[in-house]
Amino acid sequence: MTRVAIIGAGPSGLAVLRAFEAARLKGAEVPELVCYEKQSNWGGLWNYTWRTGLDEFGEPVHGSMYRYLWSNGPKECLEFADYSFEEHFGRPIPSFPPRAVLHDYIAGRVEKSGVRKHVKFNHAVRHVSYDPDTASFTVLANDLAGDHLVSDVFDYVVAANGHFSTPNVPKFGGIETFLGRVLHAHDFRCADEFAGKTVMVIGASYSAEDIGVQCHKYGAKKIIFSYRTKPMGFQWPEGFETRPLLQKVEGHHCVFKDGSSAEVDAIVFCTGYLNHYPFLPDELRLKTRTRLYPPGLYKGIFWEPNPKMMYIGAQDQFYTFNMFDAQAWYARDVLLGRIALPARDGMAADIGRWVAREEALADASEMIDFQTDYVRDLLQATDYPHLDVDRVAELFKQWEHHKEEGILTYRDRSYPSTITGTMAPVHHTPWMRAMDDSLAAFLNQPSAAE
Ligand code: FAD
Ligand code: NA7
Repeated sequence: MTRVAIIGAGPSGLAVLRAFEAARLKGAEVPELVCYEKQSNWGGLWNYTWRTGLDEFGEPVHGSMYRYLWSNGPKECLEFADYSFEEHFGRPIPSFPPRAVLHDYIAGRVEKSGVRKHVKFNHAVRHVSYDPDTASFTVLANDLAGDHLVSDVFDYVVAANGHFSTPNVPKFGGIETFLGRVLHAHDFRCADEFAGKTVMVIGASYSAEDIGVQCHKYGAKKIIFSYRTKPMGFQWPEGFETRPLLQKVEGHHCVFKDGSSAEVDAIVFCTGYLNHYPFLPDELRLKTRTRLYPPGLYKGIFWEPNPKMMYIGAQDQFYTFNMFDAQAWYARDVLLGRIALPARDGMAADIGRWVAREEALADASEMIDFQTDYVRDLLQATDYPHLDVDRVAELFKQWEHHKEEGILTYRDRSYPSTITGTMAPVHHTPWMRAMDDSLAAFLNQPSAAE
């Protein structure tokens, strides 16, 4: 029987398990699946950990999510087409759920599919090799709880290990003299520790924006954003400042590129992440920065030099859970022989067209359209339930607009589900005043009658 190894049981790996289960339920003969997950539970980044640095087994901690993390995009843009939020929670819920609610949603779908039996938890993949003579992969993993190595042979490998876990940490002159806490967003957990402090946040993307806003919400005195290329451009209220790139640090004193300076208590590097596949040899390894179309991946999935090696979720993301589904359904159908891959030059030409288009993208709106077309391209080839990507794209653009209107209030907005058509209810508490991020607090919505 054909055997498939899946590395990671985050949203991407779980999409693959769900895709095969959906085919099996329709009568298809499906391959044997083994999913290696180094954490003790599934959900990937959504599986919160308080730990930073190394875990209890000495493994690098995967988690980059923090206490008080609420979805930074409307849930209607990531909704699974085969499992709506309404189906999971039994009623409509507001558009920007906290982390625990999204984890519950992701886990609920796969729990119901009965695919847990395919996952080897506490198993960290150490090495993957390919033998052209036998056309097979050998996967070497560490059973962390038992502390021994296990090896197994597969016909296909899917890397679904995420790429927002290995921090990109540049160096700034004099930073070793800094007299406060320095950390990367990967290690940021609890905004409360920065109450009353002046926090410098380096970077101008999602992490900078949200960590800055979190610290403000939980009582920081001042947030100073330091950007490299261009500032975020939101209408920042009192309590926020924007400066060009940090040049030099002397104790608490920080000097910026325009010659201005500031005294800061803490520095948070929100400088992004590295696509890091330490378990893959050169000939199977994707080498890319964070981008919407990593070169080398046909359909954003298949490693062009050896398409039996696949990647799910390796690109930068507007779309998340439903894009991983689109990829997983497509990959599944290739494995089941329902979709034929072109020859290598055909794959290279197709990749070239997408990459050229990606490199010409001018703004967020064009990026949203690009990823919409990418997801559409995958969906039209499979039996994934209907997902109205044009409607999702509209919601993304409204969301961008709402962020411009109010960076502290955009999470108070509601959007309609593209799956059920239901408009999300307004959350019971404006986000800036909602300090409790638990599932119970979030779902404790008064009913319409009350
Ligand atoms: P991950 O969630 O990273 O899961 C990868 C899994 O692989 C993990 O469980 C990990 O333990 C496992 N793994 C890694 N290496 C190995 C190994 N060697 N062996 C075995 N297992 C391994 N997306 C949204 O849609 N909305 C949001 O609000 C949002 N907020 C975010 C906030 C932060 C701080 C970050 C970092 C990301 C956020 N994202 C958000 C994007 C996020 O990337 C996706 O939602 C999603 O988690 C990606 O799923 P994944 O399965 O590809 O990767
Ligand atoms: P991103 O979106 O990859 O952004 C990285 C940011 O870091 C970006 O603004 C970069 O600046 C900045 N950066 C990178 N290197 C440097 C150096 N050397 N100096 C200064 N600034 C630098 O990562 P995020 O962590 O924000 O988001 C990743 C995910 O986490 C995302 O899915 C979110 O939902 C949460 P640039 O603008 O390129 O000059």
